[in-house]
Amino acid sequence: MKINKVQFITSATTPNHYPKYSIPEFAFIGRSNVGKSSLLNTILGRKNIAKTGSKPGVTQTINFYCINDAISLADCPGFGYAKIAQSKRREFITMIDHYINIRSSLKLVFLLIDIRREPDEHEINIINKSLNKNINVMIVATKCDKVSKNEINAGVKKICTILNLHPESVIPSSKTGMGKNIILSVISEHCQ
Ligand SMILES: Nc1nc2c(ncn2[C@@H]2O[C@H](COP(=O)(O)OP(=O)(O)OP(=O)(O)O)[C@@H](O)[C@H]2O)c(=O)[nH]1
Ligand SMILES: [Mg+2]
Repeated sequence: MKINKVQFITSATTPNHYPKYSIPEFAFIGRSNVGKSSLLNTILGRKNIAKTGSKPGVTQTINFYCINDAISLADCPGFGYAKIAQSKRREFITMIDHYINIRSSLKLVFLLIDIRREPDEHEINIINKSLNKNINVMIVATKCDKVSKNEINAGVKKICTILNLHPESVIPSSKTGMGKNIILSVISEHCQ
């Protein structure tokens, strides 16, 4: 897929703020600091269209971007980071739950997991919520530039075992561009 046009559309905390369009949408969900906004920048080929930062809790709203006037991407707040206040963590989880539940144009969730971490109940909860709504989930294993090739393979295997998934459901990625083309082809396939 060639990206000719990229637009930031809007930020939303509640469903009445979601964009009114119904073009196919793809969401980027995962723990705080896992690299959702960085991955979006990599995919869109724009350095800073989505704000990133070294501290967790940078993205606090669902931010919508449009590619080629035809595809929508949603960058979500992160969940599960102990250093973020409990009330904020709850607010972000509610925001994401509502979004998955009511966004009828949502085609697929990219669930990001740091290659060095083990998925836990937070990730399982997102997978179950999505599958309940017949929304596909692909795992994106992030920050693969921080580990060796062997560690990438071991990390993918571990994620698959814990989540009971086929290895093809996991895309190794990093902000250097690894995984970008696979993610773009998954998006294209789901727009057919
Ligand atoms: N080495 C490396 N660092 C990364 C990668 N992706 C993200 N980071 C770094 O991880 C930190 C968090 O990245 P973000 O993209 O802001 O993470 P996020 O998931 O959007 O975080 P929240 O918005 O807080 O939920 C930043 O310092 C990024 O530079 C990667 O692939 N490799
Ligand atoms: Mg972010």
